[in-house]
Amino acid sequence: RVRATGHSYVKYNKWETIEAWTQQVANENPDLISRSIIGTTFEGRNMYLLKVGKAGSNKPAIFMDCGFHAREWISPAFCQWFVREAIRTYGHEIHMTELLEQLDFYILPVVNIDGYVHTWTKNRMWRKTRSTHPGSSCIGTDPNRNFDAGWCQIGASHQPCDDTYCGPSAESEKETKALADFIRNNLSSIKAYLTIHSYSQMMLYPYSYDYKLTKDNVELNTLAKATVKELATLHGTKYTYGPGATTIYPAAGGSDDWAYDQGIKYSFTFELRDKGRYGFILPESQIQPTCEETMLAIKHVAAYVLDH
Ligand code: ING
Ligand code: ZN
Repeated sequence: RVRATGHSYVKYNKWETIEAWTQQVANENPDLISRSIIGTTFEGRNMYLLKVGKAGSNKPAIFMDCGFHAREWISPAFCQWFVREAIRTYGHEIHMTELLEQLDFYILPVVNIDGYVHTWTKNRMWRKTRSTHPGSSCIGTDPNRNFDAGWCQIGASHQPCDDTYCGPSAESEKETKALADFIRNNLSSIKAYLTIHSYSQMMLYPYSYDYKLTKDNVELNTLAKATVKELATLHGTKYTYGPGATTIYPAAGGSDDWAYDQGIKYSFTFELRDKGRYGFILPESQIQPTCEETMLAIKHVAAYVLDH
């Protein structure tokens, strides 16, 4: 059925469509989904957060965000897909039913909304936020260099014109501050932090800001290995995995490193399809297979977190 909003799970949706969709899924599924606003963006847009799970007391939670980087369109598409699968399979599929009864998922469908809008209207390859900087005509900060985790010490730039500009200070962006504030305020319940990017087909865990290994390296490595194996069962899509610094590149100020250092042990960055053939311009025909295989990975991590 085609909705009035024009929303589709197998197409890339513009922000206004995603915004209307957040209201619709919350309104239509009140016993499974509630919507809140955790902040506003630089340009004044509401940052919607969906809480997905059956009501219960003292439930552990998993936080997942999409759309840090504006041009990585498959990422918001996946957050939307995840919510649909939760609604569609709750009460019908034992694993999802168990997950939603035992824990809550906090889903932030688009972190960098202003940037996402910019990729739809002006520049498809935009990455950063859309904040301005006194003394520079260049725009935007890299939200994944803006967290207080070795801030700007490696793999990031102090130049506002660069794509990896770390910002004038950690959490200088309204979007990263809102996300970090929410996590700080819910640290007692949040057991896992998952952030969805593209592209490269990787499952990364801390650290990226340093070559040091976390004290949980063996466990995170084992979990990542099992997760990418599960992901590959559907379409044979191969993921590499490991600490960010040595698996993709050293980069400070990332949200997964920050969340880990806040005490959230299960902190992962996913880099979805592909490996560069289409890159950020992943065809819409790949939304469904990408999201289906990624569902297996996220459900695997969630089931593990529930057990540990
Ligand atoms: N990759 C990530 C980036 O922000 C990353 C890689 C992960 C960096 C975790 C730092 C921490 O550069 C993409 N594609 O954005
Ligand atoms: Zn990214």
